[in-house]
Amino acid sequence: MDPLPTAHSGPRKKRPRQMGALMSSTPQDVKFRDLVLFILEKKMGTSRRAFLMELARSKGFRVENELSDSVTHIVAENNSGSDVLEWLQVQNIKASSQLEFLDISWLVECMGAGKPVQTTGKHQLVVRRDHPPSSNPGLQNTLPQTAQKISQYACERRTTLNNWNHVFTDALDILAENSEFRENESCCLAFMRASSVLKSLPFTVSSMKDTEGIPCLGDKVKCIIEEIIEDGESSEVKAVLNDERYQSFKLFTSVFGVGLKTSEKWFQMGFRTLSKVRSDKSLKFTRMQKAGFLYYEDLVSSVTKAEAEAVSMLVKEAVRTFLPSALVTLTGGFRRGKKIGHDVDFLITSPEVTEEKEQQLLHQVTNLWEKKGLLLYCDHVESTFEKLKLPSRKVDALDHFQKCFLILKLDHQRVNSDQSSQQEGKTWKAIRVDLVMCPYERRAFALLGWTGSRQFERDLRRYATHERKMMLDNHALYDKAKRIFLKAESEEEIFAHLGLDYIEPWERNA
Ligand code: DCT
Ligand code: MG
Repeated sequence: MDPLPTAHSGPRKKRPRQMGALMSSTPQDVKFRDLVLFILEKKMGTSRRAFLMELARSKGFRVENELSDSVTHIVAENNSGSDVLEWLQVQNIKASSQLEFLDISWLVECMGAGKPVQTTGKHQLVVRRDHPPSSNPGLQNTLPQTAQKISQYACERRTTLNNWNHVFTDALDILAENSEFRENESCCLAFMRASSVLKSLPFTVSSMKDTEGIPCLGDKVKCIIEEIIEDGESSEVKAVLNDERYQSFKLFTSVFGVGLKTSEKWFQMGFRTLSKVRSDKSLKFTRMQKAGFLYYEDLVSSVTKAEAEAVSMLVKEAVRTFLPSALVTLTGGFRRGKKIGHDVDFLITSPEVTEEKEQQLLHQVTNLWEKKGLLLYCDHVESTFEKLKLPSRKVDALDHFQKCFLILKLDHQRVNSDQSSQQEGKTWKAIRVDLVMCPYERRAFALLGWTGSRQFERDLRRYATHERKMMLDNHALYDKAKRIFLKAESEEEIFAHLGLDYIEPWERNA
């Protein structure tokens, strides 16, 4: 990204008076390091801005005096998203595609909570379709206002974390989840595809006219969008949120090791709370579920980026003890730039390793952690990988690589971050970690598959099958017409084989 020119936050003559209040936070004051705020003075006024900046800093937020590359959230009052964009354009500032534009109500909620609260649609400032962020380099390729057609495939769209349509996608994600709980696959897929395409738009849908020409929006989805535009909410979503089955499934599946089948069983048996499930003597729990209950509080609280980085150090240290040439790559949501996740995913490979050594590595690593008392749960899955097997036809098929699903004990001391997620008296947090080991020549396919998002992967495979007569999965790419496997050393080569423009990991948040 281009370096930002210095932005002036207000009239110069007012500056000296405000200097005391506008001093930047010193690093030790900052509790929440993943967020860097900038509060817009326009329509807010100098003194209110200074007051809010000081208040936020006193609560441990990092607030910048001036807009810089490091800013992640712009907070404004009485401005629309388009107003903020216009302001940025007048200042000749290029907004990064991950910059969030938020209403003051978000900051007020954060101040009340004493920590960052999740940003949702109601906090988000609206950018009009006739005013897309043209100065935004990360979004230019998705601009729809000209002849450029929006693809029905997520792998032909760039989807950053900067979602201008939270208010709709939050609703559609809830409806998709409810359909999944009711095992209504086609409905679930329709809601997921609609949500995914809206996440890729560089503007906020503010009238039904804006939905013209956008694929994957069926009549039902359009009705929901229309209702949200008109009433600010969807009655169907409201009903789902109040639905007993939805609430119970949501609760039960939040336990590690509990899927749809178990949730259905517990629901049919009349259970509605976790405490009742836990204390019931007649129920048998799997080892995974027992761990899920034991570490429930830690596992439901999201993993932060700082924690993921600490786990990354831990994994690299352990893996290299046994295999110095090993390559360890952080995959999953964190590779896509997400600031939180439900687990931390790693891909491990090495250019020089015997099959025997490769098979042993994950076991050696978990044995080491066990000895150190860091292993809270461990489930090894051995490899069933076969070199000549054709890629799977199913878009959601599991891969055949050797892997282990873990819960690690992460010492707070190892985390270079705030105190926010730490409980009084407890010195560690239980973290879900997935390790995947793959043969060196398959690393590009494994990396592409394990980076996600799930919707992006589904659409890549669908695209390969329907548009290219090829088969793609986490192990290989097969050309059906030529009857050959296509080799790849990097993700870029896989996109090239498929005839697709390269999409960066942070643009795969479909
Ligand atoms: N994946 C896969 N095969 C599996 C499980 C996952 O190919 N059996 C892929 C899809 C996404 C990626 O790996 C990571 O999976 P998750 O951790 O479930 O998703 P995430 O995007 O990392 O989300 P979160 O932030 O919640 O962890
Ligand atoms: Mg993950």
